Amino acid sequence: MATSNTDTSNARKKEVKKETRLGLTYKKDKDFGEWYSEVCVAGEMIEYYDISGCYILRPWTMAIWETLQAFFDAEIKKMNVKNVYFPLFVTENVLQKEKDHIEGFAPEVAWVTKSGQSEMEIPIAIRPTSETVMYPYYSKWIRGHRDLPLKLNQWCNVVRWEFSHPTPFIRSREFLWQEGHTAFATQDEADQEVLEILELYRRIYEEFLAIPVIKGKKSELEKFAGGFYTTSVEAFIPNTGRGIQGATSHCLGQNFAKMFEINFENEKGEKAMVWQNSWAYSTRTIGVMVMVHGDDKGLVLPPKVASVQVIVIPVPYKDADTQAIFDACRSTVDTLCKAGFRAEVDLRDNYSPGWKYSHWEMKGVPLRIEIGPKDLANKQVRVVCRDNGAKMDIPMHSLVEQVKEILSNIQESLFNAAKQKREACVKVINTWDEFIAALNNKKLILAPWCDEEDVEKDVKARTKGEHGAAKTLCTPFDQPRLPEGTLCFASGKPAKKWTYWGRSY
Ligand code: 87F
Repeated sequence: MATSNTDTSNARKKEVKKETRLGLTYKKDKDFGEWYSEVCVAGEMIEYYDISGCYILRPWTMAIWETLQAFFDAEIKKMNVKNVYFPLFVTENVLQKEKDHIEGFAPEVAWVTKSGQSEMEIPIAIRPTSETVMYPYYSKWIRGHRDLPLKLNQWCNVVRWEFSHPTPFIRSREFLWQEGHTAFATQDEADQEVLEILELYRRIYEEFLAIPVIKGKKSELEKFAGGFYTTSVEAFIPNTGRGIQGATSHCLGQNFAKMFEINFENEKGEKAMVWQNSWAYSTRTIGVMVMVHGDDKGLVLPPKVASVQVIVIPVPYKDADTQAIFDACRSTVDTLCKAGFRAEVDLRDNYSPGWKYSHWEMKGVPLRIEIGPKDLANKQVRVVCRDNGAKMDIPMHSLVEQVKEILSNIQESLFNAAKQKREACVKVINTWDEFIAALNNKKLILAPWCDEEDVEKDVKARTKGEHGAAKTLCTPFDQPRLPEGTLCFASGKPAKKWTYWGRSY
């Protein structure tokens, strides 16, 4: 088949582009789904694997995960939570103990049925979550009130064999998380811990990932079925108009204590059941960060979690003293690292400065420092901010102070920009027609609701379509005033509360 000259030259152009990995093919506002996958791979966070729904987490990802982990781990240790590690496998017998609520989850459980060529005598499941793995031992370890509270946490992987569309970080068949499982003598202590943990989750999103979240309570339909009540932090993705559950902190009540006979002798010498909580956040946090902050040039990493906060790039012109420029770059990095920043220099001689700019923009490094002959002569460096492209020349002698200030400004302005975008999507509604209009406009809907399960089911049924049904995201703890006589937008009955609704991940 004949190809025209322009066709061949276009194809060649594309190939070069691919080879050098410069630039994204997709635009965030136009093809969000494709943009997201592309940015995860091109930013070197994720590599696709040959099993659908499983992804390789590259160093650029793991460094972020470790930062979040270091924060959370230290905080829960202050709360006297201890780390443990329970096995990956669970027998059918034990898994079924939780059958009331496991029923709905059963299709997602992955099983090992063979070893080598022989069928296993008893197939074993891979944990989708560890209640059934852990709670038999809580029953054994808790005897008297002096054994309480028992507060354990594990950092591990879990497997849920999802059949809906897999998405890196957001919906993967294996993911990393922490799962905390605690037992108390009283409901009061359990209630208090639920909120303490939820506050840590808020801080992960808002202080580290620069993503605003809403703290609230899940509806009866959306809560963890095995529990008493569920609280969550909810984020929002403006581009798709979808809410996303960021992390959950459950009070399990005494449901599992009943099932697993987790009893203790209280101070009066009577037999009592423990009150339990469980709570988790996962690598999904990182996906939300990519979705919220990324742009058409690639990732945008908040300085607090970026594994490289400052990338230094030499800009040697033809006749310039390359060695002196390289030395200045090295010493700049040295100064920054000694001051506690995560800085690196890109001295590779097989790439141009322009190529390096694009490369580190793609990877989302918050701040770029360029050093050329003119900067050297003026004892200054050129800095460029990843988030808004702002450029400044800063004198070498005030490098540390200024970098500190700029990074902290970037952190703050990423959060403010994300919050502003989210606020622009919030729509307060009162009627069904307003609800449907807002839903079609990709809004995060705040609506007065009667809080009846059948009404939520009805809303789900009435909004079913190719984009998925609307559901409740949470009832925010921070409730606006509900004027007397306000009616539920869906049922027309008296409203009991303001609740966030929308499509969700
Ligand atoms: C999938 C398969 C089997 C979610 C599942 O949220 C069981 C489950 O129990 C399952 N997917 N869940 C709910 C998990 C509840 C709870 N577990 C501890 C948490 C926090 C950490």
